Amino acid sequence: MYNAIVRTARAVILPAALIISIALLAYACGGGGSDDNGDNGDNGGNGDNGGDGPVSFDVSTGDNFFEPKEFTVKTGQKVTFNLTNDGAAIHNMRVAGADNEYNTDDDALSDPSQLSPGDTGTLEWTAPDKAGEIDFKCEFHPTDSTGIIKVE
Ligand SMILES: [Cu+2]
Repeated sequence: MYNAIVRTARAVILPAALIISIALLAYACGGGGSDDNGDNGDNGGNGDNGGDGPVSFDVSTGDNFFEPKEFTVKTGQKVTFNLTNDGAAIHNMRVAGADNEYNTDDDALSDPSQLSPGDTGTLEWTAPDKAGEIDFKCEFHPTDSTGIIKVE
């Protein structure tokens, strides 16, 4: 009688063990999928490298403000500002450059230097190798339409 119970138990346990083995095998395959996810993590690392590569920002020039009006970039980073004049007045963008003084040789000016309402333009600029804060402004509204680029 007891032996019969043991035999029955074995009859149940063996297939159960087989099912568990198959489940583990399937899990191992799932683990392979996780390895793929790990590769994606490496791509994330490339994304970090991209952080030091060129960066671009979409900037709206309104009446009379920049949106956004604050940017953070890395030292030595190439920066492109894609400008759209969403206002009713003429606007542009001038970056003070490494010396943070306007109308000096290291300034960067938008192309074109005057954006009519609805116009788009670009301003290409390379951040200095030294961290700091650099001003920018619209030359037509230099009091209201200003902003800051933080170089880190
Ligand atoms: Cu303006």
